[in-house]
Amino acid sequence: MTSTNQPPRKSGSIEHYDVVIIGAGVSGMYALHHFREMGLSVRVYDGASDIGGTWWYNRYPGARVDGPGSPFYCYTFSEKLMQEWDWAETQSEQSAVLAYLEHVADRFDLRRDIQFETWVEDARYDEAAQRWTVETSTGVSASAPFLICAVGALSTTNMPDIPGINDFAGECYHTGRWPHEPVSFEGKRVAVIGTGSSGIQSIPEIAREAAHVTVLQRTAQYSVPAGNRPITPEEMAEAREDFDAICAKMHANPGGFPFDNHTRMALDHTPEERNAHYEKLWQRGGFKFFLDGYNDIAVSEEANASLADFIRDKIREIVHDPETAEKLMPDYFVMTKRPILDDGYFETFNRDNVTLVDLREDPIERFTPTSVVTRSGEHPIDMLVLATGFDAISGSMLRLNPKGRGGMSLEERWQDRFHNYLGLTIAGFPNLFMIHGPGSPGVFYNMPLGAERQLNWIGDFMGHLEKHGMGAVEPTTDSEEAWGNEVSGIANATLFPRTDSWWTGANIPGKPRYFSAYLGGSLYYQRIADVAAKDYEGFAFEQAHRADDA
Ligand code: NA7
Repeated sequence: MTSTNQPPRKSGSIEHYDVVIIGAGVSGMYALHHFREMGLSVRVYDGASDIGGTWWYNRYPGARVDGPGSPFYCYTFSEKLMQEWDWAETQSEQSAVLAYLEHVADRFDLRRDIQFETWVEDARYDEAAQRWTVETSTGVSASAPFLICAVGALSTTNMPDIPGINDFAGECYHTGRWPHEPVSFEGKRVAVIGTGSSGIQSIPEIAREAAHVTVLQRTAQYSVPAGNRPITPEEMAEAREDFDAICAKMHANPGGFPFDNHTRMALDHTPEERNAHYEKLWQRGGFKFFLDGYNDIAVSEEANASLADFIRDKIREIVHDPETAEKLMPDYFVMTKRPILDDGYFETFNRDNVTLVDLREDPIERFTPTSVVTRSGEHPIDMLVLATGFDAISGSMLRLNPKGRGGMSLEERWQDRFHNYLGLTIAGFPNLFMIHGPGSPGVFYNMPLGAERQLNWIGDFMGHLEKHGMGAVEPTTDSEEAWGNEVSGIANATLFPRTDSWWTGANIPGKPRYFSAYLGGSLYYQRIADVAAKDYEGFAFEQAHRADDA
């Protein structure tokens, strides 16, 4: 392998590295740092003009961390970094997360190895050279034995295909591609399609400023108060006090946060006890509403109904107009779509400048240059906000569509299912590694920590390959099949696969429909460690054809 801090070697117009990384978001940034620390030469490409990935793009009004949140939605690879960064709020705003990532990029001098505003348009494996070659939108080509796809689980936007939408002449923004210039809603009639996290975070903000907001809802959602509040200096001090103990607790927790595990089951409690518990959690708010609830919510229909009823009652209490409240009643198993945190979402429907359209009864028929037309009539609008989400988890890998052995495209390989082993590797695509891809815990785990843990494992694997003179590695199709069965087995023991969601691919027409994330939480990291301990069981190895300085 070549050594770091050297100018890239070129042959023809191709630059040569040890590792090419696609994506400069949370995962790609750590990948760069980690492989550089290993002494490898690394190049990162990203289509955006700066670091941050999802946090660079999703700057819509109200965008915040809506998971368990700060101060533990962060990297853990550097104790100093954890010690020196102050988080202001429990649910950090997008700008605060981006400021943190910018600090990381500065502190570890990441940008010097990242080429921005550069899309990787083609990635192809050369079997003879045992290297990947990438072609980019700027004309630069690069080759490396290892390709790391840190392309994001939530980055390929889902643009709805609705008749006339391209004829709409007003302003139109997707929440996942929000402009960097300020967007004014003042005096405007705004329609928002989508009531997932992005819609539910942005609608109250838009309604405060706009003349009128029409919310176009396909699925009514469970959402609970975000309970955002300042982080006290004492809490920050506590989080820093014993770095090793905090990290150990994060590693042991199923979701990667330093929280205590509990064994409460809803069905062991009376309805009164359950409601008292839910009420306490509701008053506190935050993602812990779900984590500190009961462990059988996601597996027992009866337990699930107890929580669903509690939230539905809350919606009826908050929303004054009973007809609107009924349209807002969710009817799926709670928690089987991404749980949502809000700041005054249901209250927003008490404003007289907000109208709710239930698309199940009153579907969109078309757009005109100045309006959206639903079955019941025309809604004149000046602006359209598409909070319609993403082709999640597998979408960005398919958009990249790498070509593996024999020129086979990932699109062909993944026609019926997102075949993979350990959520990291794909048969026929040697030396390619996915971060947060299908088959991994991905969005079900603290994502910065998950990226670190996957990338540390990959780094060790690369060291193993070099030590043993191996030039290429890929999983066997048998190990892919066994892994797929394991992932599905865990999911099928829960209620998750029974609901249409972006977790099951149901939001994208034509996408294979099954629950593709590994739901075993931190058990996953034990599984991949066990595979490593057994000399990378399940992989097929190929001797290096020749020295790496090809
Ligand atoms: P989501 O959670 O996928 O939400 C998208 C929303 O858009 C959801 O309500 C969809 O309804 C709706 N949608 C999508 N396509 C259409 C069409 N064609 N017509 C009407 N409504 C549509 O994306 P978010 O950006 O909110 O959140 C993604 C993640 O980002 C989130 O979980 C956080 O982790 C951060 P549906 O429910 O599919 O019926």
